[in-house]
Amino acid sequence: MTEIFDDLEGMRAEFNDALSGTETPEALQQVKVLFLGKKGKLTSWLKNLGSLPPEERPRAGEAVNSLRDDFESRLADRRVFLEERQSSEVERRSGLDVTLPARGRTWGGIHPVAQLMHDVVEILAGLGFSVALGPEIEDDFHNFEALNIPASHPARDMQDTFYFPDGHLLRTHTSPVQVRSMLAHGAPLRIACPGKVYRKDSDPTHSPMFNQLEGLLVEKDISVADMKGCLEVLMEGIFARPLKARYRGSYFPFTEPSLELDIECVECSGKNPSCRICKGTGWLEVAGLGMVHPNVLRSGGIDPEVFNGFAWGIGLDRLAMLKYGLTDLRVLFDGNVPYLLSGRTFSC
Ligand code: 2U9
Repeated sequence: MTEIFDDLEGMRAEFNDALSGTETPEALQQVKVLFLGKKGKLTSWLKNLGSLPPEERPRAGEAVNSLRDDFESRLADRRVFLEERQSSEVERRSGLDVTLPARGRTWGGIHPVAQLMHDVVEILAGLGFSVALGPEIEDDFHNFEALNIPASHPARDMQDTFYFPDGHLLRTHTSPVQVRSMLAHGAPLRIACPGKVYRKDSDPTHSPMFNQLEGLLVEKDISVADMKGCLEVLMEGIFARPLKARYRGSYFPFTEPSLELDIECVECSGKNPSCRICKGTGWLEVAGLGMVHPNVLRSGGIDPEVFNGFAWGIGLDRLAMLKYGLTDLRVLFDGNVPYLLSGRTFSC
């Protein structure tokens, strides 16, 4: 009987040697076949059990079975060890560093125009303005008539305005919101009107839908100086630094006098003759503005003999491009998220 156990111990030593020499899953498979395969060493040994005297068979069988269990579990452990070693070797060779921190979640962000709209409203709130909103589908009176835009005015041209068959239209500016506010609340009034407007225009620098921020202040004894001060505080707030301003005479049917506001180029401050932003002029056109026309105040139910005021209009999309250094207007509208989020931090 002791011979049997000596034989089994000999086989264990042999198995240990063979197992520790394996370096690949394939070599491990060969060891498995050598000892546990159909014609393997331990399997043949099991078959020989029958030739032992009957009283020795149970103990010998037990010993063989326990050795087989031991072989199997040692083979499984070695397989795990070899596989792990192999995959870390692959990672090392491929330059994959599994200890690097995970890439993390991709967060959405606030659209540049929405961010700017928010910032502008915040700055204007500091000057006593509240936000007023209105419908995007308007009628002729609020979009044109009340704004001193006569029936013959080119702004009413079918080429500029989207009309519905019933005579309604998509507002071409947010000015009808100011008309509605004057009629609803009267003077004094300080309102900021952000929103989408529509014009039949589509090329690399014009979108048929764009965002405006208009403002209206109606009080007593308001001067052009008040208007300039307000717009300059607004621009300084938007670009977070004082900027030189210049005004050019202009014409709008709803204001008299009418002006256009240029600010110093935010890219080159007029120092680069080949600046791609200001085209070497040193100035950027950012707003139209003027003292509200008496006819417009009257249409809004306000007596122009008592009250006067100023109004302005800003194209927010172009301003967002200037602020965030974007070069193509269309990225603001086509949902290119990586481009929209590039290099900006958001706050709200
Ligand atoms: C009322 C009275 C006056 C709004 C004004 C402008 C000048 C103007 C343009 C800027 C760039 C439109 O987006 S843009 O193309 N706007 O130049 N808008 S004054 O004047 C008003 C509005 C409402 C009752």
